[in-house]
Amino acid sequence: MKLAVVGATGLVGSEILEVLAEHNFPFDELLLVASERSVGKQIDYKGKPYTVIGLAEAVSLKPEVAIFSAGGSTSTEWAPKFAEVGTIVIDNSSAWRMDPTKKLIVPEINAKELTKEDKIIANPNCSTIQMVLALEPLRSRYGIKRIVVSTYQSVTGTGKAAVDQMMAERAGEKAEMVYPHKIDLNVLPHIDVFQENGYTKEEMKMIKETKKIFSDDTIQVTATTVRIPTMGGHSEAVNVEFKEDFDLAEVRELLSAAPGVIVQDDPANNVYPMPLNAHKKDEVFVGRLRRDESQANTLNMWIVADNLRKGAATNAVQIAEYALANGLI
Ligand code: A2P
Ligand code: 11C
Repeated sequence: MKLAVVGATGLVGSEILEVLAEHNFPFDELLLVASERSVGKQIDYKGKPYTVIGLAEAVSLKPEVAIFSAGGSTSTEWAPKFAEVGTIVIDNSSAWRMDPTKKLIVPEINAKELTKEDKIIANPNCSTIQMVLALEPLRSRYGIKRIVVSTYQSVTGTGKAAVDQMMAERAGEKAEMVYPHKIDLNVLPHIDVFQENGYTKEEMKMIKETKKIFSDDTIQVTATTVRIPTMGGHSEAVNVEFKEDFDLAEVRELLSAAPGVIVQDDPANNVYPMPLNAHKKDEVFVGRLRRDESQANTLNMWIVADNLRKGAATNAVQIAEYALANGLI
C-alpha cells in the first residue's frame, strides 16, 4: 500500500502525519507531496526523514490512497489525475463537497455510503464536522427541524500565515495581513468571502454540507461564523429544534454513548468544553446542555473540537481507515 499526503508541509498536512503515526496507519510506502517550492525538503515521519516530491511525480507513482490538503485549486486540477491512475483521493478542500457525484463523509455518520466506485471522497468543512457529529445521535432519536449555530473559530482554520499574523500582532511586530483587520484582541464576524445573500461562504458551507451529510434537505440551518484570536479549536453555540420532545437525561446518555463524542457538562464544577482542552484530541466535546425555555422541543449545546484534528486530519484518516477495513482499497 502506497499512501500520498498532498500538502504535507502545511498545517493540516503536518497534523495528518501526526494522526497517521498515532493511529499506526498501515502502509508500505509514504509519499510526501507539496508545491514545487518545497520539492527536495525533508520531513520526518516516526523519526525517519522523507523527501518532499511534486504532484506529477506522485501521480506517476500511482499511490493507492492520497489524502489532499493543499487548497481547492490543487484539488480541482490534481484529484482527477490521481483518480485516473486508480488512486482513492480523500480531499480536505471545498472543491468537490457539493458535487452531486461525490460523497461527503463523516465516517461515524455516513461511511456506509462509500463504494469501490468512489475515487474522490470529500472531507467536510471543520465547523460542519464537529456540529453534525455531536447532533447525529440526537437526530437519529428525535429528528431535527432546525439548527441555529454561531461559531467561534480559531486562526489555525485559515492556515499558517494567519497564525503568523496573530503572533506578530501579539509581539507588537509588523504583521503580514491575512485578515482585513487585526485579529489579536479582536473578533471578526467574517470567515471566507461574502456571498450575494449577505452570508459568508463559511456560513453557506455549514448550511449546505449539513443537509448533504444528513441526506435531508428539509432540515433548516442558519449560521453566523466568527473568527476569534485562539490558536487551535473551534467552538460552537448550537440551538437545535427537534421534531419530537426530548428528555435531557436521555440526551446526555445518547451523547455519552456516541462514538467520537465526549460529554463535559458539570457546571457546578466549571466543567464545559474549551478549545485549550480539545487541542490535539480526535474527539468532539459537548457541554452546556440545557433546554431552550423560549421554545418547545429545543436544546442549547456548546460544541468544541480541534479543527485541525476531527475537523480535518482525523476525519480524513478515519475515511482511509474505513476504506481499508471495508475492502474499498
Ligand atoms: P508548500 O508548503 O510547498 O507551499 P497551509 O494551508 O498551512 O498554508 O498549507 C498549504 C499546503 O498546500 C502546503 O503544504 C503547500 O505546499 C500546499 N500547496 C499549496 N499550493 C500548492 C500547489 N500548487 N501544489 C502543491 N501543493 C500546494
Ligand atoms: C476556517 N473552516 O476555519 C475554515 C477552514 O472549507 O475546508 C477550512 C476551509 C474548508 O477558516
